[in-house]
Amino acid sequence: MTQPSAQRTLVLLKPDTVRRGLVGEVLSRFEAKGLTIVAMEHRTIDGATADAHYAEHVERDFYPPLRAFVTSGPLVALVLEGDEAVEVVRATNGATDGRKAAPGTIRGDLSLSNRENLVHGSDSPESAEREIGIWFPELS
Ligand code: 3AN
Repeated sequence: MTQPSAQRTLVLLKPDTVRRGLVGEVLSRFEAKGLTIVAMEHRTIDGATADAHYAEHVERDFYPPLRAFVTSGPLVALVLEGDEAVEVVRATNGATDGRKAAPGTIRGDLSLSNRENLVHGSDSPESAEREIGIWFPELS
């Protein structure tokens, strides 16, 4: 049963996760942690959706290649729910740069890149609400 304290967060298994055949591996880590999948969709996004999702980064130098990457093929978007889900997912993902992420985290174990770092997790409850509105408006 859903706990009253349960929190929701938006997670993306980015195109590198799908291309590398790691969807099952990554999903299993979230499931094993105890998080619940409340929505999940395999989808290829256009540039406008990428811009909406990464609104805070669109002016950054690293954004054009990031935009090309996230629109380069199918990804899996999901909403995970659980106690302190935002923080738990970010800890499970590991540091942004896969080369520096701690072993035991998804990025630390499976990524050697700052851009192709497999996963996205909302960085705050406010971001989660905004991002869930973009990806799964029916849940908002
Ligand atoms: P996180 O995904 O760990 O929250 P953010 O929000 O700082 O990281 O960055 C969003 C995404 O932008 C990252 N997941 C990564 O793909 C990309 N990114 C961030 N910083 C860089 C960078 N310096 N060079 C290339 N890509 C970057």
